[in-house]
Order: sequence, then structure tokens, then C-alpha cells
Amino acid sequence: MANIGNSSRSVSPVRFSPLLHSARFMVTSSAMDNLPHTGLPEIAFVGRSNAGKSTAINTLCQQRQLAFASKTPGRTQHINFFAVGPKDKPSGLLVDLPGYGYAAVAKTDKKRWQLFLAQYLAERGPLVGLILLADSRLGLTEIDLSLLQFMAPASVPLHVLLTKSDKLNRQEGQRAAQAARDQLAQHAQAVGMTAPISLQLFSATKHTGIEAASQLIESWLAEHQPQAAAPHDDTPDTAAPAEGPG
Ligand SMILES: Nc1nc2c(ncn2[C@@H]2O[C@H](COP(=O)(O)OP(=O)(O)O)[C@@H](O)[C@H]2O)c(=O)[nH]1
Ligand SMILES: [Mg+2]
Repeated sequence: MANIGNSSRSVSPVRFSPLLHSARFMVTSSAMDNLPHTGLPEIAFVGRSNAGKSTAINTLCQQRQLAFASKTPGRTQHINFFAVGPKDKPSGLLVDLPGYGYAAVAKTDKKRWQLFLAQYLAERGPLVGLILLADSRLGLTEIDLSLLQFMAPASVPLHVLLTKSDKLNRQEGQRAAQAARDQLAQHAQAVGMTAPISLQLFSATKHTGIEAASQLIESWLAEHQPQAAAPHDDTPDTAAPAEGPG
């Protein structure tokens, strides 16, 4: 399993992603049947309420209020879409999925959102990567791990951000990361998930792991850009490239 950005104690300034910085709100959906159809690859952020999802999205995008970071967890029951890339030619979408597993949410609501997540992860064609956020002090819970099962048929890569790592010392952080890696490996095998899984520590306050996470998100989107149409060749033969193969 990849070991991305596990020790970001560098003193050099964090390089934020200009692509992610370009994120702007596009649309809100409330159900599976009214998700936008743009043809753009999308990356979804998911996690238990209060895991630090909104804060992570805002930090990765260097925007204060792109995703609303609420002190009252469990309130955002909508799916927010953000576009990234040039205004006239966006190259991808970030999707802020509703948080799950918050005790104060009615049982029926919980069920409804679990069903939605299961369906979204299994059937959402444009989904090219999932970012799962989990509080590094709590680790992965049963409901986090159950996502792997929903994802297995779709073969979408998963990247886990263990958030709020500023709350742990170095050794605790390493231990938390190792424990989560072991859990993921075990669970992936059990449900037959073969897509890549990676994990890193992340802190919005200390800016830990920003670069690794940004780079991975960028690479997922880059891999899924629609193929440019073959350029119309009106170059004269004499202007053929000087270098041949080999
Ligand atoms: N110490 C610390 N607190 C964080 C960090 N990220 C989020 N939080 C806090 O965790 C709480 C939940 O964050 P939020 O982004 O709203 O979680 P969400 O429900 O998953 O969207 C808030 O009080 C945040 O200030 C972090 O990196 N470090
Ligand atoms: Mg939130």
C-alpha cells in the first residue's frame, strides 16, 4: 500500500495546488437521480460527520468557506459539487458527500444516506477516486470500512486522510497510520476490492500532507481527461518532426 506523505515535518512552505485553488461551487443535489451530468471526472470526499471533511476541502482548495465547516455535525444532507480548472473548460469536479454516522440523525435518515452512498459509490460512472476522511484519534470505524464493499465492483481507488494529526505526536501518528493500513488491507481482501488503496496523515491546522493529497487528486483527474481529438494534420511533410523513434 502506498505510503504517501507520512512524515511532513518540513519547514519549506507548503505548495498548494493551483488547480484545487480554482474550485468554485457548481451545484447542489439532494438525491442520486438529480446528480449533474457534465462528462467530467469527479472525486468525492466522504467521512463520518465531524471527521474534518469540510475543513480538509477548504484547506486543500485554500478557500475559507468553499465547503461549509459546521460546528453542528450532521446538518449538511446535500451533495455539493465544485468545479476545478479553467472557467470555460473545467477539468473535474470535487464532490462533498454528506457525512454519515452521526448519532443525532434519525435512524431512518441514516439508512437513507447509507443506501445513497452505497448506490453512489457503486454506480456513479464519473467517479474516479474517493477520499475518505477519518479522525486520526478515532481511526477507521465499521461504517468507514463498509465503504470498501460498496466500492469493490466499481474499481475506484481509495485514499484515506487521517485527519487532525496535529492532535497526535509523531509516534502516535505512525501507529494510527499503521493500524488503519492493516485494517484496510484486511478488509479489502475480504470484500475483493482490488483498486489501489493509499493512506496518509493530514492536518488542516499544521498543513500536514497537503501536497501529497493535492498531487494525488490532480493525478486522478489528469488520468481521466477526455482524450483530445487527434490534431488535424495540415503540416507539410517537410516539416515532420526531426526526431524519429528510437
Ligand atoms: N485540531 C484540528 N481540528 C480540526 C482539523 N480539521 C478539522 N478540525 C475540527 O474538527 C471539527 C469538525 O470539522 P469539519 O470540517 O466541520 O468536519 P466535517 O463534519 O467532517 O465536515 C471542527 O471543529 C474543526 O475545526 C485539524 O486538522 N486539526
Ligand atoms: Mg462538513
